[in-house]
Amino acid sequence: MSAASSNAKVMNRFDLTRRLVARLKHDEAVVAGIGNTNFDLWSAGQRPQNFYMLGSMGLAVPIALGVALAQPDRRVVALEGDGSLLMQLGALGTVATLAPKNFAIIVMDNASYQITGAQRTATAFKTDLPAMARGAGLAQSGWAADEAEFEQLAARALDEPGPWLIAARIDREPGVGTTDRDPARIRDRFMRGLGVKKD
Ligand SMILES: Cc1ncc(C[n+]2csc(CCOP(=O)(O)OP(=O)(O)O)c2C)c(N)n1
Repeated sequence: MSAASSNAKVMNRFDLTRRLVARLKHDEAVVAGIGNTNFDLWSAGQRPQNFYMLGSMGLAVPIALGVALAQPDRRVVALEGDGSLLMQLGALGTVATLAPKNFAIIVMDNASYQITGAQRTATAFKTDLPAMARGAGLAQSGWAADEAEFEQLAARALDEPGPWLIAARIDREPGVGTTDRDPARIRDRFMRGLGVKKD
Protein backbone atom coordinates (compact mmCIF):
# COMPACT_ATOMS: atom_id res chain seq x y z
CA MET A 1 0.00 0.00 0.00
CA SER A 2 1.58 3.24 -1.08
CA ALA A 3 1.07 6.74 0.31
CA ALA A 4 1.69 8.33 -3.09
CA SER A 5 -0.58 8.11 -6.10
CA SER A 6 2.42 8.72 -8.35
CA ASN A 7 3.52 5.15 -7.58
CA ALA A 8 0.18 3.75 -8.71
CA LYS A 9 -0.44 2.33 -12.15
CA VAL A 10 -3.60 3.39 -14.02
CA MET A 11 -5.86 0.33 -14.00
CA ASN A 12 -9.38 -0.52 -15.14
CA ARG A 13 -12.43 -0.52 -12.89
CA PHE A 14 -14.19 -3.53 -14.41
CA ASP A 15 -11.01 -5.58 -14.30
CA LEU A 16 -10.43 -4.67 -10.64
CA THR A 17 -14.08 -5.30 -9.78
CA ARG A 18 -13.84 -8.78 -11.30
CA ARG A 19 -10.68 -9.44 -9.30
CA LEU A 20 -12.46 -8.37 -6.11
CA VAL A 21 -15.56 -10.47 -6.84
CA ALA A 22 -13.37 -13.50 -7.57
CA ARG A 23 -11.94 -13.20 -4.06
CA LEU A 24 -15.31 -13.14 -2.29
CA LYS A 25 -15.97 -16.31 -0.39
CA HIS A 26 -19.71 -16.19 -0.08
CA ASP A 27 -21.49 -13.90 2.28
CA GLU A 28 -19.58 -10.63 2.10
CA ALA A 29 -21.77 -7.62 1.42
CA VAL A 30 -20.65 -5.32 -1.37
CA VAL A 31 -22.28 -1.91 -1.69
CA ALA A 32 -21.53 -0.05 -4.91
CA GLY A 33 -22.04 3.65 -5.50
CA ILE A 34 -23.97 5.48 -8.17
CA GLY A 35 -23.23 4.73 -11.80
CA ASN A 36 -20.06 3.06 -12.89
CA THR A 37 -19.08 1.28 -9.68
CA ASN A 38 -22.45 -0.41 -9.54
CA PHE A 39 -22.63 -1.09 -13.29
CA ASP A 40 -19.31 -2.91 -13.09
CA LEU A 41 -20.29 -4.77 -9.93
CA TRP A 42 -23.52 -5.86 -11.62
CA SER A 43 -21.62 -7.03 -14.71
CA ALA A 44 -19.01 -8.85 -12.63
CA GLY A 45 -21.72 -11.25 -11.42
CA GLN A 46 -24.91 -10.51 -9.54
CA ARG A 47 -25.23 -11.75 -5.99
CA PRO A 48 -27.95 -11.16 -3.41
CA GLN A 49 -25.31 -9.72 -1.06
CA ASN A 50 -24.64 -6.85 -3.50
CA PHE A 51 -26.38 -3.51 -3.16
CA TYR A 52 -26.47 -1.13 -6.09
CA MET A 53 -26.95 2.52 -5.12
CA LEU A 54 -29.03 4.45 -7.64
CA GLY A 55 -29.21 8.20 -7.91
CA SER A 56 -27.37 9.70 -4.97
CA MET A 57 -23.66 10.35 -4.97
CA GLY A 58 -21.64 9.48 -1.90
CA LEU A 59 -23.99 7.04 -0.23
CA ALA A 60 -22.10 3.78 -0.77
CA VAL A 61 -19.91 4.39 2.28
CA PRO A 62 -22.70 5.44 4.69
CA ILE A 63 -24.95 2.56 3.59
CA ALA A 64 -22.14 0.02 3.79
CA LEU A 65 -21.07 1.40 7.17
CA GLY A 66 -24.58 0.81 8.48
CA VAL A 67 -24.50 -2.78 7.24
CA ALA A 68 -21.07 -3.34 8.82
CA LEU A 69 -22.28 -2.05 12.18
CA ALA A 70 -25.53 -4.03 12.04
CA GLN A 71 -23.82 -7.28 11.05
CA PRO A 72 -20.35 -7.29 12.60
CA ASP A 73 -19.71 -10.92 11.62
CA ARG A 74 -20.06 -10.12 7.93
CA ARG A 75 -17.32 -8.45 5.89
CA VAL A 76 -18.62 -5.36 4.12
CA VAL A 77 -17.02 -3.55 1.18
CA ALA A 78 -18.04 -0.15 -0.20
CA LEU A 79 -17.09 0.62 -3.81
CA GLU A 80 -17.13 4.30 -4.62
CA GLY A 81 -15.98 6.75 -7.28
CA ASP A 82 -13.73 9.69 -6.38
CA GLY A 83 -16.41 12.26 -7.21
CA SER A 84 -18.93 10.54 -5.01
CA LEU A 85 -16.53 10.14 -2.10
CA LEU A 86 -15.59 13.81 -2.40
CA MET A 87 -19.28 14.64 -2.00
CA GLN A 88 -19.50 12.75 1.30
CA LEU A 89 -16.09 13.20 2.91
CA GLY A 90 -17.50 13.48 6.41
CA ALA A 91 -18.31 9.78 6.22
CA LEU A 92 -14.57 9.04 6.47
CA GLY A 93 -14.42 10.60 9.92
CA THR A 94 -17.49 8.63 10.96
CA VAL A 95 -15.92 5.39 9.74
CA ALA A 96 -12.69 6.18 11.60
CA THR A 97 -14.59 7.03 14.78
CA LEU A 98 -16.78 3.93 14.75
CA ALA A 99 -13.93 1.81 13.33
CA PRO A 100 -15.76 -1.35 12.31
CA LYS A 101 -13.16 -4.10 11.89
CA ASN A 102 -15.25 -5.76 9.16
CA PHE A 103 -15.28 -2.78 6.83
CA ALA A 104 -13.35 -1.74 3.73
CA ILE A 105 -13.74 1.13 1.29
CA ILE A 106 -12.44 0.80 -2.26
CA VAL A 107 -12.15 4.06 -4.19
CA MET A 108 -12.04 3.87 -7.97
CA ASP A 109 -10.30 7.15 -8.78
CA ASN A 110 -10.52 8.23 -12.43
CA ALA A 111 -10.04 11.88 -11.40
CA SER A 112 -13.36 12.66 -13.03
CA TYR A 113 -17.13 12.59 -12.88
CA GLN A 114 -16.93 10.13 -15.76
CA ILE A 115 -20.57 9.32 -16.15
CA THR A 116 -21.75 12.90 -16.50
CA GLY A 117 -19.16 13.89 -19.10
CA ALA A 118 -15.75 13.34 -17.48
CA GLN A 119 -15.53 16.74 -15.83
CA ARG A 120 -12.37 16.73 -13.71
CA THR A 121 -12.65 16.30 -9.96
CA ALA A 122 -10.29 17.71 -7.34
CA THR A 123 -8.22 14.51 -7.52
CA ALA A 124 -7.17 15.54 -11.05
CA PHE A 125 -5.33 18.41 -9.37
CA LYS A 126 -3.98 18.29 -5.82
CA THR A 127 -6.37 16.24 -3.74
CA ASP A 128 -5.29 12.79 -2.55
CA LEU A 129 -8.15 10.73 -1.12
CA PRO A 130 -6.11 8.17 0.89
CA ALA A 131 -4.22 11.09 2.47
CA MET A 132 -7.56 12.71 3.34
CA ALA A 133 -8.72 9.40 4.76
CA ARG A 134 -5.60 9.14 6.92
CA GLY A 135 -6.31 12.66 8.11
CA ALA A 136 -9.81 11.53 8.99
CA GLY A 137 -8.27 8.81 11.14
CA LEU A 138 -8.22 5.82 8.81
CA ALA A 139 -4.66 4.61 9.28
CA GLN A 140 -4.94 1.66 6.89
CA SER A 141 -5.41 3.79 3.85
CA GLY A 142 -3.36 3.95 0.66
CA TRP A 143 -2.92 3.35 -3.04
CA ALA A 144 -2.73 -0.03 -4.75
CA ALA A 145 0.34 0.09 -6.95
CA ASP A 146 -0.92 -2.38 -9.56
CA GLU A 147 -3.39 -5.23 -10.08
CA ALA A 148 -1.33 -7.69 -8.04
CA GLU A 149 -1.19 -5.37 -5.08
CA PHE A 150 -4.89 -4.56 -5.45
CA GLU A 151 -5.66 -8.28 -5.14
CA GLN A 152 -3.35 -8.63 -2.19
CA LEU A 153 -4.94 -5.66 -0.40
CA ALA A 154 -8.47 -6.83 -1.24
CA ALA A 155 -7.64 -10.23 0.24
CA ARG A 156 -6.31 -8.58 3.41
CA ALA A 157 -9.34 -6.30 3.64
CA LEU A 158 -11.59 -9.37 3.46
CA ASP A 159 -9.63 -11.15 6.15
CA GLU A 160 -7.72 -8.87 8.50
CA PRO A 161 -9.15 -6.26 10.88
CA GLY A 162 -10.20 -3.00 9.25
CA PRO A 163 -11.35 -0.44 8.53
CA TRP A 164 -9.46 -0.18 5.27
CA LEU A 165 -9.39 2.32 2.44
CA ILE A 166 -7.85 1.10 -0.80
CA ALA A 167 -7.58 3.57 -3.64
CA ALA A 168 -6.98 2.58 -7.25
CA ARG A 169 -6.11 4.93 -10.08
CA ILE A 170 -8.27 3.91 -12.98
CA ASP A 171 -8.82 4.92 -16.60
CA ARG A 172 -11.91 6.76 -17.86
CA GLU A 173 -13.62 3.77 -19.47
CA PRO A 174 -17.38 3.82 -18.87
CA GLY A 175 -18.91 1.09 -16.75
CA VAL A 176 -19.79 -2.24 -18.34
CA GLY A 177 -23.53 -2.91 -18.64
CA THR A 178 -26.25 -1.26 -16.63
CA THR A 179 -27.93 -2.11 -13.38
CA ASP A 180 -31.54 -3.16 -13.14
CA ARG A 181 -33.14 0.18 -12.26
CA ASP A 182 -35.72 -1.10 -9.83
CA PRO A 183 -34.80 0.22 -6.38
CA ALA A 184 -37.44 -1.78 -4.49
CA ARG A 185 -36.24 -5.04 -6.08
CA ILE A 186 -32.62 -4.20 -5.40
CA ARG A 187 -33.45 -3.40 -1.75
CA ASP A 188 -35.54 -6.55 -1.23
CA ARG A 189 -32.97 -8.84 -2.82
CA PHE A 190 -30.22 -7.31 -0.67
CA MET A 191 -32.28 -7.68 2.51
CA ARG A 192 -32.88 -11.33 1.69
CA GLY A 193 -29.18 -11.71 0.85
CA LEU A 194 -28.32 -10.40 4.32
CA GLY A 195 -30.89 -12.67 5.95
CA VAL A 196 -33.01 -9.84 7.33
CA LYS A 197 -36.05 -10.37 5.09
CA LYS A 198 -37.51 -13.84 5.01
CA ASP A 199 -40.63 -13.61 2.80
C1 LIG B 1 -26.06 14.63 -5.28
C2 LIG B 1 -25.82 14.42 -6.74
N1 LIG B 1 -25.16 15.36 -7.48
C3 LIG B 1 -24.96 15.16 -8.80
C4 LIG B 1 -25.42 14.05 -9.40
C5 LIG B 1 -25.16 13.84 -10.90
N2 LIG B 1 -24.13 12.82 -11.04
C6 LIG B 1 -24.44 11.52 -11.14
S1 LIG B 1 -23.11 10.53 -11.25
C7 LIG B 1 -22.06 11.83 -11.21
C8 LIG B 1 -20.57 11.63 -11.28
C9 LIG B 1 -20.04 10.54 -10.37
O1 LIG B 1 -18.64 10.62 -10.32
P1 LIG B 1 -17.78 9.51 -9.62
O2 LIG B 1 -18.36 9.12 -8.33
O3 LIG B 1 -16.36 9.97 -9.62
O4 LIG B 1 -17.93 8.25 -10.56
P2 LIG B 1 -17.55 8.07 -12.12
O5 LIG B 1 -18.73 8.55 -12.91
O6 LIG B 1 -16.31 8.85 -12.40
O7 LIG B 1 -17.35 6.61 -12.25
C10 LIG B 1 -22.77 13.05 -11.11
C11 LIG B 1 -22.15 14.39 -11.06
C12 LIG B 1 -26.12 13.11 -8.60
N3 LIG B 1 -26.61 11.99 -9.12
N4 LIG B 1 -26.30 13.31 -7.28
